[in-house]
Amino acid sequence: MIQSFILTGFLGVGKTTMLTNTVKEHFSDKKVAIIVNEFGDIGVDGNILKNVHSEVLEISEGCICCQLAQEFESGVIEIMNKYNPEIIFVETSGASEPFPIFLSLQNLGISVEGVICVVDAKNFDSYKENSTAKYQIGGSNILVLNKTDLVTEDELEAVKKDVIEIKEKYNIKNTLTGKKIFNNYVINQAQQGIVHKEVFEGVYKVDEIIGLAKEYERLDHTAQDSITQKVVYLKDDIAFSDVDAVLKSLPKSIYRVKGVVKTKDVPNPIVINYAFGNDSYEELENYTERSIMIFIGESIDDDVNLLCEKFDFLNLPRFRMTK
Ligand SMILES: Nc1nc2c(ncn2[C@@H]2O[C@H](COP(=O)(O)OP(=O)(O)OP(=O)(O)O)[C@@H](O)[C@H]2O)c(=O)[nH]1
Ligand SMILES: [Mg+2]
Repeated sequence: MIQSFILTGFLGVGKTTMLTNTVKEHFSDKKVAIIVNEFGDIGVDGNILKNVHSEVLEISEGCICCQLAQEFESGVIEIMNKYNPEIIFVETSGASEPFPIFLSLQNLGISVEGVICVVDAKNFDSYKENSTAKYQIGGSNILVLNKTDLVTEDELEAVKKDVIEIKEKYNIKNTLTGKKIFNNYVINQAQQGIVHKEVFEGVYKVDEIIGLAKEYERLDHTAQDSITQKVVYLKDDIAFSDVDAVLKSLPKSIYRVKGVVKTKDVPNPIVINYAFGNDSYEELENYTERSIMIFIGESIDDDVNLLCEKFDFLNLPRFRMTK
């Protein structure tokens, strides 16, 4: 039977980083396939992951836990037929909930070994009130407190306490039996998503679930959430400092930015990764598309328009009017 893990966790917490830095190392003897669903229309994570893993399937432009459930299931079947993997990792978008994906995998006869929720220890206070973030914790059985390099021990303890409280309150239950779906859960710590192999082993395997979990009758949470994204194209040949200037001018509403940008100072295109005030950059070979930045946050339309007015190298996509 094929095994699988689901990686969930809010926007920018370090899911792709975990897949890049840890998974290959621990499963080098297995045929690993990765399915990644991104909140943005353009797959930045897919590009990063393809540098490390050979079999990566991107499902973009929507959320696999609601609008794209069908696409997700066909994607899994496609990857099984083509590649015959022994183990599948699914990175859900930071704005989706893990439980419907769990059910889809189970319906396809795939054993779910664990649902890993990555938590951003540094920025947890900024997003912990978001309802999707709470259901991500409630719907997981392996919790990993990441970005521990950015917090003190006391801060980490405070996050752990909050996470346990949310887990207890939002722990998902079976609608038929009323029992908790995950009897056990563990909390681990990580830096750059690096965890021991034991995190992927042990008692986590979840028995087949019959009946829906409570609260999960409500599908298509994206219709209720105010998290939105906006794609912007950049003029060619900007300076690296221009990118930096944009990231330094972001209003609070925009807490996540991803993109791939060509600059005149660096030979290869650069992957931009910004989450809650922290940024990182990485060169990416083999990217031939236009330079893009994806802004993600709460009700950000006006703020992105203002940024485009301020920086003339940022261009909103132009739509052709059709009658
Ligand atoms: N300092 C620090 N930065 C980290 C750590 N883990 C990840 N990051 C950074 O956090 C940013 C987001 O990481 P990703 O792995 O792309 O996060 P994600 O959860 O996949 O993001 P989405 O798919 O957009 O939801 C990147 O800039 C990473 O380099 C960590 O442990 N410490
Ligand atoms: Mg990611």
